[in-house]
Amino acid sequence: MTQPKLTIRDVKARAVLAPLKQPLRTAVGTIPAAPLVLIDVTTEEGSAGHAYIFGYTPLAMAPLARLIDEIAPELKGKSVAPVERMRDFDRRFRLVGWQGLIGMAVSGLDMALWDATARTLNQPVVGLLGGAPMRLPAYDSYGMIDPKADEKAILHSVETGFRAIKIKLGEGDVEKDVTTVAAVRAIIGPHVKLMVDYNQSLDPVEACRRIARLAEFDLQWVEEPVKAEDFQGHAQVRAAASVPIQTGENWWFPRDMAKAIAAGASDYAMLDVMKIGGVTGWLSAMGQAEAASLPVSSHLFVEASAHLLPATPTFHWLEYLDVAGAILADPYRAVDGTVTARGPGFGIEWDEKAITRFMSGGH
Ligand code: SMN
Ligand code: MG
Repeated sequence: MTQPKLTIRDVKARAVLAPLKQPLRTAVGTIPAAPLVLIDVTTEEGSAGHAYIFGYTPLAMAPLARLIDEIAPELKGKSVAPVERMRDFDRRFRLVGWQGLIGMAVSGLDMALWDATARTLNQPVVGLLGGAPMRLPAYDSYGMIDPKADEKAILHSVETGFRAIKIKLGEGDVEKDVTTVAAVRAIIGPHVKLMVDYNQSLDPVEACRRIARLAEFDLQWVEEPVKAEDFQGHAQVRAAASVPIQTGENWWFPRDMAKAIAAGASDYAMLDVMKIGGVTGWLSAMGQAEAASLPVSSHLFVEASAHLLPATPTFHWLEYLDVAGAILADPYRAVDGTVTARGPGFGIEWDEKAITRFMSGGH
């Protein structure tokens, strides 16, 4: 399959605050709606590429859209070739560094360029990567839950086929964590897997203490127990824990992953396609994961992750947490606890009426 000759004509960014089914509560803050920036690339040959990035806070939306607007003129007339453009981005942002908003914008552009390439060939992105759409095991990802108020929803997840559930912990003391996990384990039974996510809210000593108290509940993993950039702290917790440690959603580009692996920070790798460097960054990261025998799960970005995981040698779990469904014409759905990629491209089409409704700040 040869790379089609494609030339970038224009790049557009739109900030959209998309409703979520329910606010996403974490130990370190709540996300009431999804602060998205939609990216549309058009080419001289008449094709187009679409992607979105997740800003985490509405404060980031306008700056991200503006960043993409500022980068766009430098892309016009260049070839769509994502790997070449990533090489340019590496040099262009070498001095400023690409941790943060610049990296998020770069990754979003990378995703849109891969989408344009795949669409031109009428292929799913996974096909360009040498893989094929497959029914990927997905876990239903919750925020902080109230076992009583959320019992019905959790049971519905299991009844509709999810074989794994993730909840967030860390908002209260260890007793609250133990009570919550015991209640959820009772709801889902012994055969559905249970993951917990502390969202960086503990210090290493407290994390070791809490994980020891949760050991009886047969957890699949404990995620980001300490600050994401504290690789030594993660390694310290991992050495003491009887439960696998998961981290990686906040690894900035493949080089950050290499540092985490060198520190022995994690038993698993959770790649976030926006922070790891788009599709191009993911390809580099998945090679590192294979070499280090790290099972790879995805973070957010259900659609792109459904294309990347089948091409990932050590693929593990897909996180099913739909942040963009409200502005997609046909959101990805989990079927019997699995998610399958579709094309062309990432298989996403905007719902323009919904976007108009939720557009933010006229951007
Ligand atoms: C998470 C954090 C912030 C926004 C969305 C999701 C969480 C996860 O860490 O792993 O789902
Ligand atoms: Mg997480």
